[in-house]
Amino acid sequence: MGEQHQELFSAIDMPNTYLGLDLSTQQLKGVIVDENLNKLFEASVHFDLELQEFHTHGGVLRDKENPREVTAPTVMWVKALDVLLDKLQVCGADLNTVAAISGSGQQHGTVYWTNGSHKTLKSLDPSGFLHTQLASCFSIVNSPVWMDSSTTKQCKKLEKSVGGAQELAELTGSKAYERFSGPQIAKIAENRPGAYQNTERISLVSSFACSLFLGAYAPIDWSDGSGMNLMDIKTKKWSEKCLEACASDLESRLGSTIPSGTELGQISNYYVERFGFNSKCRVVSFTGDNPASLVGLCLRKNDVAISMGTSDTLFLSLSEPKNLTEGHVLASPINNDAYMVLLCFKNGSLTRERIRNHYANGSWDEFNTLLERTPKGNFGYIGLYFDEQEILPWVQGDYKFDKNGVQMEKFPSREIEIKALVEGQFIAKRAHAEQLGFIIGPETRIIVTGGASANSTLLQILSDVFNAPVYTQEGANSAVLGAAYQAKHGIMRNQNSGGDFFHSVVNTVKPAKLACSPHKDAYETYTPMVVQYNNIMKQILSNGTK
Ligand code: XUL
Repeated sequence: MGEQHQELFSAIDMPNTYLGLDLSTQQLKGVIVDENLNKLFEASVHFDLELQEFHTHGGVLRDKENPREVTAPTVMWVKALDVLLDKLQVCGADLNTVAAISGSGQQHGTVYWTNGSHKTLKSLDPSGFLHTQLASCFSIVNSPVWMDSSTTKQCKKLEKSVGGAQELAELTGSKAYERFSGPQIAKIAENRPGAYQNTERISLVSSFACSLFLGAYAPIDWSDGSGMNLMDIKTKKWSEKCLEACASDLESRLGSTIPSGTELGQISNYYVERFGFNSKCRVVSFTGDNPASLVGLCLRKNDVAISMGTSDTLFLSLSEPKNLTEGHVLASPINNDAYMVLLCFKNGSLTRERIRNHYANGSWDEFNTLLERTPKGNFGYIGLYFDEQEILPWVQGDYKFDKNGVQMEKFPSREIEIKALVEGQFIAKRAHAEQLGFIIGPETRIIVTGGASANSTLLQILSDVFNAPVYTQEGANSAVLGAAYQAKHGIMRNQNSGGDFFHSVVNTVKPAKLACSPHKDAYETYTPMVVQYNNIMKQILSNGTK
């Protein structure tokens, strides 16, 4: 701990704690850890169940006429914070001990602050709720989120403005993706010019949540900023060409970018008076949920992380930016000179739940029993299920094939159906990771996080498909833990007292635990199925979906 900080809290003889938040698709979570990064308290607010007045399903709203348009009520997120902080207090947390706060947010979503909102943010009244005071601060009431896929037109325009998809990928780390913030902002500026004109600041979900704590607009951090199609991935500055292609006067609305994990200042007085935070508590920049997970998992050189939540994501660290045709290169949240690769599969846990409900009476136990009834490779049957417009690859619908690659309407049994779903999801992850040039070698470890990481039957299949050992990190929810670690790392870095991430975090956190190892015949079973997946996908895509 830095001297300045130690003095602050030792004077009142209290241990330092760190608060991490995760504003994800379906809920807001909070965790408080101690100096050794052990979890002390955690709480969550589930949007559909606990904030029913906003009528979300899975935390989002779908436009009736255009189901590709997916948003979330911005004020719901604010109200969730009111509730979460209450809950943390009720479970016994002394918020006066929190030395620093950081957070993570679902990536790509945007928040539109109406003209003059900075004054409201700065002068919050501790006797009132946040959500009532901020209710009229959003010029776009429902924030577009990462599940949106309605901006194909804006994506095409953006790619054209820089000379093509590959050029945009080279410049920003990704070709244009419908859910990325640049195309989302472009659509708002085009379709709702009045609201855009009335917007003084655009935040990402992460910098929005951070702003609530700062009582001022928080800058966008490099790592989450890489998910916008607007930032030059090498210089970490906004690309003028991209900004111009999306909307007029965009730079002033975005503010500046900052390195991830930057200490931004003191907590707003609102939280000191209302929730008993210490007035010296620091706010460290928030980041995207995938970068935060990379922090929470303490990812090493040969590790691949797979997060299984609303979306399934796969990510790994990278020392040099790579020019990818699919997937994304983001600035690393840990090291300002490094990068990470991210692949996002939109149809994750909600699709697994749909198949479980249909074929296993809504029971994970029954689902697992059925999974174990068929051999590895499922007699060659492959199933690919995309309830929502998938990102990688761009397809939608259910696709079922037999071992000869012949498409079928229905599989012969429910155990085959379930195994086809699980193997199909994991085979797709391996296929796309290998397309990036990733080579599974003897040193490879798969580190799993997210809700599904508690299911050992799923983990064994994952281990077999990748032919690599699977590890889990204690605490399963790596994004919120990563946020808490970032809070500690952020202030240590600022005080120059062990700025190295390995010193402040990795050496403190318990190492990941081996969950399972691949079976001997796994490689021979699944390698041909990856080839089969690639062929099937070529066939589906050539039948024309995009
Ligand atoms: C990543 C992505 C999702 C969201 C989910 O690119 O779109 O993983 O971050 O919260």
